[in-house]
Amino acid sequence: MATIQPTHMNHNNQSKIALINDLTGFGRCSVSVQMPVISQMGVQCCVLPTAVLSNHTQYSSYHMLDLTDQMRAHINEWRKLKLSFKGICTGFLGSEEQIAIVSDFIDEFGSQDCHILVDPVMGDYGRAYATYTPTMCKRMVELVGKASLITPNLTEAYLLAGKPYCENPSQQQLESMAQELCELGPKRVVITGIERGTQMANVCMEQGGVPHLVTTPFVGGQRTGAGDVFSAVLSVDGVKGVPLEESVLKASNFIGECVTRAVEMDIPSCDGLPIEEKLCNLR
Ligand code: PXL
Repeated sequence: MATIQPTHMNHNNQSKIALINDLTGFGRCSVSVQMPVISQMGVQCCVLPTAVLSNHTQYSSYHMLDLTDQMRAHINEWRKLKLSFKGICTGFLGSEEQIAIVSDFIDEFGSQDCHILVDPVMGDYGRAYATYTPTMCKRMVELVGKASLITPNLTEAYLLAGKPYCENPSQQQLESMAQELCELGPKRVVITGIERGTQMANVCMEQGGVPHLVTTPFVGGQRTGAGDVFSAVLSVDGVKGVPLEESVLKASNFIGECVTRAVEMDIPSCDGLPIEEKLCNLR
């Protein structure tokens, strides 16, 4: 068969999102949940994997193959194919080098009309992940400056702002935090998954606007991969130009539906969200 001549074809007639995250075989997080969400919502998903894991790191044992030294070669092939992306969505980055690769990728592929979502996966429950060094924190602060939208959880919001963690911030504190994060450069900020009694709150802020709290009923506990599902929905909606608060409400309600189903099915929280049961409702 004749060799395909990539330079003679246009591969950009359909909207594409470049998804930069790990591929975890079991535990429903990162690419394993984001790719089906992005596809279901009607956008082509192109994966740049950062690592391959047997299962995620919350289990007591896992196998991981780091792909840092493969990423630039992978990107080079995309360059040869002249791919362009309507969206870039980034997740867990395991080293300074991976942050640098993603930063260069955004500089090259993040055109004016490209929606760049940076999920600054850095920590949880008030603490930075063990792998997260202070220098990585600094590099992440620089990376979020290049984003159209960032989706930190409360822990990550405090890490980015360089402030000590507070478990129960007031609405006023949350709103000024969102404002501070906007000043780091991203056009929009959503501080995600804040438990407030019977409600789950997200603080939304757009540059030049005022912060808004978007709340949905809080069903069940926190689940692995919920943040990844959330960022995938917001990434597609960002590409489509859906208003931020509508998109946050959609993502939160979808996660709520999946959590309810997980409880019905008695699925351990570390096994993530049974998105397969509810994906057909997502658009
Ligand atoms: O969604 C969070 C996540 C993503 N990727 C890996 C993880 C986790 C959470 O533990 O271990 C490999």
